[in-house]
Amino acid sequence: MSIFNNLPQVKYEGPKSRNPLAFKYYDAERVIAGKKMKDHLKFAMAWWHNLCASGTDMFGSGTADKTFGAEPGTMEHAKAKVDAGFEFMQKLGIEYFCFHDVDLVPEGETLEETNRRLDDITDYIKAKMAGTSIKCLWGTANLFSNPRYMNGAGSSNSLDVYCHAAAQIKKAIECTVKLGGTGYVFWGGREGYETLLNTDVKFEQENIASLMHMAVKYARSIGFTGDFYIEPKPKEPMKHQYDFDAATSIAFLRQYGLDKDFKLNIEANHATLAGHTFQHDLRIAAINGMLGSVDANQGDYLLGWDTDQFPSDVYETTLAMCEILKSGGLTGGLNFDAKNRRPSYTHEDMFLGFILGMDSFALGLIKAVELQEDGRIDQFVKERYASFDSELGQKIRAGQASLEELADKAVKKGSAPLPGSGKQEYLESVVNQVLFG
Ligand code: XUL
Ligand code: CO
Repeated sequence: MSIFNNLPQVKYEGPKSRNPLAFKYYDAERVIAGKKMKDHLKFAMAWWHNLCASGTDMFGSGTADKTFGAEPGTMEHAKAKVDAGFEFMQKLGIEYFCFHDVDLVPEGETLEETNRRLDDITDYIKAKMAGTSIKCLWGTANLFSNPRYMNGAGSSNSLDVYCHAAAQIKKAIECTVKLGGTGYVFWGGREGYETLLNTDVKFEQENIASLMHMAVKYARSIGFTGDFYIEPKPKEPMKHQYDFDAATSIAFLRQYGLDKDFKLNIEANHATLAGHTFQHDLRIAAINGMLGSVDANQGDYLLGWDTDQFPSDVYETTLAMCEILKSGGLTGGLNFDAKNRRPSYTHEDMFLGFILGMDSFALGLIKAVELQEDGRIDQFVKERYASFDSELGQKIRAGQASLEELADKAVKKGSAPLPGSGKQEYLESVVNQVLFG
């Protein structure tokens, strides 16, 4: 039975098309910079936003109908969501999905009951996957919604809550492995604090690290060969979250010896909440060899929270794709951790949201490749540091120079000339020319 029977298979029609249900830029099979577009842009559907969220906010109930013909809270509904999700992905040509344990099934009274339901639904999903090209990108455990996690999971003050989190992680890893997922995410939704007056930060961070070590050990023991990811976010729901941004998360992973098994899942709207650009956090992850996957969305610069909008800003997607291309591409993918605005409540809007996001990243990819081929920006950056090509510069780069040597040179020179112009305005005009010329 079709759920989206009034909605078509979405095809590429090119930039001149006026068909709202067609791609203008995303042409899955087109080869660009040596790879098919669909391999540069491994798009994923987030189960939670697309199949679960109905637009509830703190001022009102949901506007979108996500029942898909079944009673919410039942296993029939869990299966209807699978049916809807697969039809949706197939109609849009999306080959990956991401999930939290509780997105898949309603939680039971006991862990045993929830786990039994997870066994059933993953059997059902696995059967659906057979014969399609749809795969699991990553899985995770929701360790933030249930009241038991009010003080966090790995950072909880309660040993019972900590163990419950361990049980959920264990099962979510098993489900991820069963579905062939290539990644496992830790988003520290409530791993942080509301006030330092009641918080032992060192104790909590050590406990989070121990939980991650146990997760890695268990996952490897059952054959998981993929990457673990931390997904940084500075705040919301907590006032302060420990995985503040890429730099903080990398320092944590290195401090606790987790950096061999973990990379980062960088989310655009989380980077901007941390006071960075999306490009910044991608760059910091990439130069540290830690750029694994991306939660593709965008925030609203006038709002101080995570609005999880579908990406539409091609300037941003272009700069993001520049970083991703430079880093050699993602081992993970581009997961649309994005939701329709509350007034965009129809099934057609679900399609239009993904078309916008996929086209925005496809155009970003096309423009990033054009910027690379244009070469002026890369050339400018290279020349900007050209003074270090000298013999002394090379000695400094190799870590073989001494402070005395540099001081001698400076004294002989008398005064340092001004460094070359940064030429920001020129570089911005090059970006505009490539984008709109
Ligand atoms: C919340 C968020 C999560 C993670 C997975 O801001 O981004 O949905 O992506 O737990
Ligand atoms: Co996310």
